[in-house]
Amino acid sequence: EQRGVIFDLDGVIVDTAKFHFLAWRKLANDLGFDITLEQNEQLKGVSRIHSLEQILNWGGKSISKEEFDRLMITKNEDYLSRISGMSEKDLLPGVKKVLDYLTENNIPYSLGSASKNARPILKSLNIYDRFEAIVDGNDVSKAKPDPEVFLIASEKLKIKPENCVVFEDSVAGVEAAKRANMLSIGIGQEDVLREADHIFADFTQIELEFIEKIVTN
Ligand code: B16
Ligand code: MG
Repeated sequence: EQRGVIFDLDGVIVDTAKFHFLAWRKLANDLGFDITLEQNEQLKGVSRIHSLEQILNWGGKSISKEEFDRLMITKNEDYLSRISGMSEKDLLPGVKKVLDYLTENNIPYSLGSASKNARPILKSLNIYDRFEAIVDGNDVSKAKPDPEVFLIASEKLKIKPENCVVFEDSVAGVEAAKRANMLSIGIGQEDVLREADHIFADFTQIELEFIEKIVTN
């Protein structure tokens, strides 16, 4: 049976995760507290709205709806200015090789990201047209760890969930992949992503033989 691949964006295809962190940290600092890298692991793959709720909770702040909406806009503007000028050279090492392999072997792939900025980011990386489908934060009603984003991607690829492979850097995303009944490949630290079926530090650690094995029967 045909297999398909679903890629998370931030932290898998491109290292925007650090810019999300810097923007959230600045927001917290402006409110008079700090967030740690460890706390940031819990924000990866989490939607913008839930991230802000979580951060305010850590800082013990309660604010009005208007202030909340204003902070969401400020954070996104700060984030976008940090990633402006991104180009093909910002693709994470080893990613291109895997995309090329999949394209050459007619294995369809989709994006499955929580980000509402995913489409313009893929365009600036010059890989937008290569995806068979794109599912992002604009397309879902339930955020990771809910499996919705990956299930929509599997539908768009017309490939059964059990035949989909997900690449994820976040705890929430690995859980979402598991709940979608998909094979999960964690990209990052072993102690953080231990629920994943396979874990690699980054794409340079993945041999094409491994990719071949997981996308064929
Ligand atoms: P935005 P992913 C997620 O993207 C990020 O990991 C997470 O840090 C971010 O808050 C979320 O997207 C929403 O992003 O503010 O751009 O809509 O990892 O699922 O590709
Ligand atoms: Mg991610």
